[in-house]
Amino acid sequence: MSLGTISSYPGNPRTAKAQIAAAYNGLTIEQKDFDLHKDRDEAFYAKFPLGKVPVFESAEVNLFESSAFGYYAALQKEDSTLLGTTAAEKAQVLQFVLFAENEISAHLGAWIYPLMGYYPYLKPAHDAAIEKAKRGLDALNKILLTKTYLVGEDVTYADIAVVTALVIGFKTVFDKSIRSEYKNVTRYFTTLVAKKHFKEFLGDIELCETPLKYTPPKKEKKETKKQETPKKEKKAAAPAADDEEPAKPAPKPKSKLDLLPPSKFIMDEWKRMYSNNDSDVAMKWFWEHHDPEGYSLWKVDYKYNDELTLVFMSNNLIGGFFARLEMARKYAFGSLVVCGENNNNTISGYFLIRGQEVPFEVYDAADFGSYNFVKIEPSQYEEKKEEIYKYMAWEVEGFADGKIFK
Ligand SMILES: N[C@@H](CCC(=O)N[C@@H](CS)C(=O)NCC(=O)O)C(=O)O
Repeated sequence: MSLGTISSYPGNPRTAKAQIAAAYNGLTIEQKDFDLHKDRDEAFYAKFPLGKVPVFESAEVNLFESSAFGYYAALQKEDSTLLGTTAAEKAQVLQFVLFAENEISAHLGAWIYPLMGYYPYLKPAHDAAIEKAKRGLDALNKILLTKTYLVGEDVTYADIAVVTALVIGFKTVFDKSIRSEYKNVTRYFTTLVAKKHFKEFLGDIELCETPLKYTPPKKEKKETKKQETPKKEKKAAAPAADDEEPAKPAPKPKSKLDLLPPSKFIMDEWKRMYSNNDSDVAMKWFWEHHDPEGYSLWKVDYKYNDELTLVFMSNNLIGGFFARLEMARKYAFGSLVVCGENNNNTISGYFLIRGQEVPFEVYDAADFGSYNFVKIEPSQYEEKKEEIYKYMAWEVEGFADGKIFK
């Protein structure tokens, strides 16, 4: 019998949590492929305001948080021991579900996603994530010294939660040396993933041979050198390059924008031009090289100006937005400024974006919804040129502070 439907991108181990639990209880769950880039429409947000996947839907209930619908699946059979039999065991199961989320998944994500290019790489934060993940692994290794399963003498939902949380680690960064550091965890993991229901939903797991490593993009290194003497304060803050020894390049997320016809306007060149020249020289270059087919210009206005208070806080808000636009760095350039004074200010500016639409790399940023992006059509360029210049040069009336996305 089918319990309901889970929507997610294929191969998400969080989805497997409920599927494995359901299988142990003799049930199935449908799986619907969900594309985070395309399928998060209004109807989806109406049901799942967090906007993350996987999500579960059934006639009885809609649930987000994979541990919750895994739990729902585990609850479906009266005599099932998946959730423990005594109060003590049930509490231990909950303990390991929370441990899997907070001590394993969260830290493995902060360790691995920057290596995959999904999050920005910041060395101190990355080192801290590895340390925190290892603290969890160390505890687990000790717990598993004398145990085959985490709670009682058979598989429980605790094992399902912990094993599915470990999958990404064993696939991408737990190489031989880490596996030998955490022998009990490795034995436990390989034993569990070989079991029928785990294998059915997790597939054959190939243990990591060569761990993902961070390699600073070459261009970034060069740019950092060139920008050692920025012209103005506003033009500082290129993404930090790291001196770690380069290894295998981290896989980069693919973007539809890479498939657009080539443009004569080279974004990197423009960014260097902007950083190293006065505004009149830079803007002259901009209009000479601008390619309205390959790029679009957008007026950007913060939607909630009446809620802004101190100027520095408004400027921090811009900084927060830009930090979440990391994926768009290759495809966009923008100037957002705060105009006005404390308790009476606005945020506005201009963005130049690859292609003719606001792409996923921009609209996926958490704060995107707080800004209006209005496209400037080529027929409006003449009329808007002066205003665009002022935003780029930070000569807008009432200018108080600003940030450049580059
Ligand atoms: N704790 C949540 C985490 C869900 C989660 O982080 N999902 C990611 C994909 S694995 C997502 O949807 N990210 C899109 C976003 O952050 O907007 C769960 O287990 O369901």
